[in-house]
Amino acid sequence: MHHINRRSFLKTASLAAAAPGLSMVAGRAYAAAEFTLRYANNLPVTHPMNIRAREMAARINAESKGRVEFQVFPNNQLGGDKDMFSQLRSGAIDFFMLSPLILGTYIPAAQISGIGFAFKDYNAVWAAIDGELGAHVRQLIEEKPIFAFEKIWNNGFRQITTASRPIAHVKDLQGVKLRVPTSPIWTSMFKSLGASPASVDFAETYSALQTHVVEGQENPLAIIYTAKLYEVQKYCSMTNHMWDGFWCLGNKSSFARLPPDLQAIIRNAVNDAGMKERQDVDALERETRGKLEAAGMKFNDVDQGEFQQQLRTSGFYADWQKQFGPQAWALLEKYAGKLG
Ligand code: X2X
Repeated sequence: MHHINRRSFLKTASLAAAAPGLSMVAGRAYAAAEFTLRYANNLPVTHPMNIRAREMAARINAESKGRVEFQVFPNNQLGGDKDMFSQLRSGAIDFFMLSPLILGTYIPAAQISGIGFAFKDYNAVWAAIDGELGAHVRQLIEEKPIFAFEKIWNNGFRQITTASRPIAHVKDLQGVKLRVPTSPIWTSMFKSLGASPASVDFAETYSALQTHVVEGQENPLAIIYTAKLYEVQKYCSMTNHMWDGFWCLGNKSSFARLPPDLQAIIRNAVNDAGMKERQDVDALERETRGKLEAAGMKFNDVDQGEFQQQLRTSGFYADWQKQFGPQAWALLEKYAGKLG
């Protein structure tokens, strides 16, 4: 967070003769922002996350009556996830959207919602993540210099795409070089399924696919579409192998510097935008398969049971049950049903 710096002070001061205490933006007078806040994410500007983020920023700026200037940096403008996450922790970025699974590189127990085939639909997801499972994870995050707003945003149910041949059965994944986000559970899951997972930040994913450094990747349809991954991938296998979201994380000490009224404005705007974005992504997932087919992608459905069975027999569930511990696992199964 940046308080009024020397340059903006001077700019304001030079306008003071015309309009004391005000600066001019596009011909309109605004009080100079007291707090400039930086919010960053890894998704394209056309993804619902960024459409809602722009709305959210405008709302915060308006409700704060110009005291806050809420800046949105989409599409890895400030670096890949690893860089942005370290900037969040240092306070160079105030807010950052991160998958609970990638957060697992820092807080291993935060990945629990990413267990394969845990949630059968969105009702189960929101019950868990707005309920005790999400509360458990947010509490773990709060032990660090960061925090998560109450309402997680939606990434979606993930599907596998490949360049040269479709994935119809588990055997088709054997040895396939598959890009996964950097996260212990992602690597573990795709090793258990027999693939050869490679951790690559989303910022480098399109080019890794384009140059055939990897054969495939997995992401929700809303991302395959808005990040134009269909340009460099041919097949899409509807595995729905896990649900993924984005915590809107904040830097605790920069948030604590804001007065309570501004904190409340931001909290409400972030949570409301997140709730709308959940629905947007759900709707986009339902209408995007046809668009991707029109763009030349070939789709196939799979028997999810076959993939889940492979996770059972490979010991994936048993291993992670041990790592998360009986209490957290019981919370997961409360919403997911018996796993493993
Ligand atoms: O990196 C990915 O694949 C993405 C965009 O889905 C996440 O941020 C987890």
